[in-house]
Amino acid sequence: MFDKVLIANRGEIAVRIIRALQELGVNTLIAYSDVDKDTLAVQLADESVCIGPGPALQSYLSIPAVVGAALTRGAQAIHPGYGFMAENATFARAVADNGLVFIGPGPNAIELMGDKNVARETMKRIGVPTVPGSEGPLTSATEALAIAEAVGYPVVIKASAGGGGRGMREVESADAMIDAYAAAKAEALAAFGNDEVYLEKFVVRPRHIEIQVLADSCGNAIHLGERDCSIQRRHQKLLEESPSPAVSHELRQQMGEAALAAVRAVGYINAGTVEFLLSQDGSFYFMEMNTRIQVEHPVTEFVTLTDLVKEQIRVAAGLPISCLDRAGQPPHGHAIEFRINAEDSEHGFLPNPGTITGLRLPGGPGVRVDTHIYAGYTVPPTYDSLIAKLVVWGSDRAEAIERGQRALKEFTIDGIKTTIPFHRWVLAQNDFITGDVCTDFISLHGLE
Ligand code: MV4
Repeated sequence: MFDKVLIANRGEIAVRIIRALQELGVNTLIAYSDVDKDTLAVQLADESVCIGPGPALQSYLSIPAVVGAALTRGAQAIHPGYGFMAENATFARAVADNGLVFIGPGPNAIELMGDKNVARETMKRIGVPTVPGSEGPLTSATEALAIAEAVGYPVVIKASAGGGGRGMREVESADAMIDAYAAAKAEALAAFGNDEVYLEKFVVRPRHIEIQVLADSCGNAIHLGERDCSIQRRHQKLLEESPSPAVSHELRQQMGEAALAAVRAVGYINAGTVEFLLSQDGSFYFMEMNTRIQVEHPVTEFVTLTDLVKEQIRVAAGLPISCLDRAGQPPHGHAIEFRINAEDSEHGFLPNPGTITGLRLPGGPGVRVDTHIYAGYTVPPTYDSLIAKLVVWGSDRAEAIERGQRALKEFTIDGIKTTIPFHRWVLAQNDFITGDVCTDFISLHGLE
């Protein structure tokens, strides 16, 4: 096991990683920006090192600042968390080139999955279902028209360098294709410096189902079931649950096998997530693979009785997965995560940074809160607005919902607007209670 690990992140995930390292008996070194000097992660870590000013490009996104801090302070490994440089192959390579361990997959797997068209073609080649569409990148609007005609409208044009919903354009009919093709390419070039695009049939009102995978360097690879992340707004997830009300034991096995085929195809090691669209007719299609620990990992931890962050650290240290016995087991009860953002959910989910003047955290049976906030903490405007994750567990979905309702009633954050009222509203909706959700839940309820 490592002696010291640098945490190249902030907020709740930095705290989560520190906790995992402390349980493993590893010394923690938190890298922080000027803006974050008074944060909980700095208080909880054994050591801290300032890596630059607030703007992320000069601190959390600076390869020399982060790698330099690990080297000068004698850390052997770097945990990137999520966001920032977690899926940056150049960073992963720089870490390795400096004799350090990147707690994540190898740079080649990151790169392969980072190009969404290459990832899709790789999955097609190994027999994982993908949405019908183009063979590789589109070369002209004429080609786009021909493929759309063959698969049927509506279709979607996606940027190869996009992902997570960035660089997507829906096309309803042939009339709109010429303009949409040009606009998609121009947008992709402006956003990613790469104008390569591909085309898929548009799956109407799907669910977002993702499979958690875990692989070690000893040849073991397992899946830990699914998360249903269908409740999103503008590609930002708001609430996630496991198991999905739409996934049977049989479908879970099929999607799990497809996810493991992806893992084997790219020689993936570490925790990862394979995203699928689940259509209303029950067919599923590969979308993307996320090569990081995800925000919503705690719901899987609850229903699989695992600690995914400790598993990540163990496998990065060359040790085997310690929860191999979880493979193929049905989920243990039901878990739901509510993302608490410093946003005004009554006014377009606009960011609402500021000072937290009062705080009452929920507790009791089946309640977990992952957060870095405390009474008196000032949420800066500089970074992502996620300030807490409320995760509840119940023996079944009905009990998880009841616990969620109870915990959201207990939870108060004074001084700033948060998404707590939004989640209370979700738990009162009949279609959520019956499990009848899709990626259009928010817009169908007029909240977009
Ligand atoms: C799609 C789709 C419908 N058909 N692809 C958005 C995020 C990225 N991972 C893929 N996304 C979508 N791809 C086809 N062929 C609909 C979406 C989509 C979506 C997917 C998951 C969760 C929320 C979403 C919201 C809007 C669109």
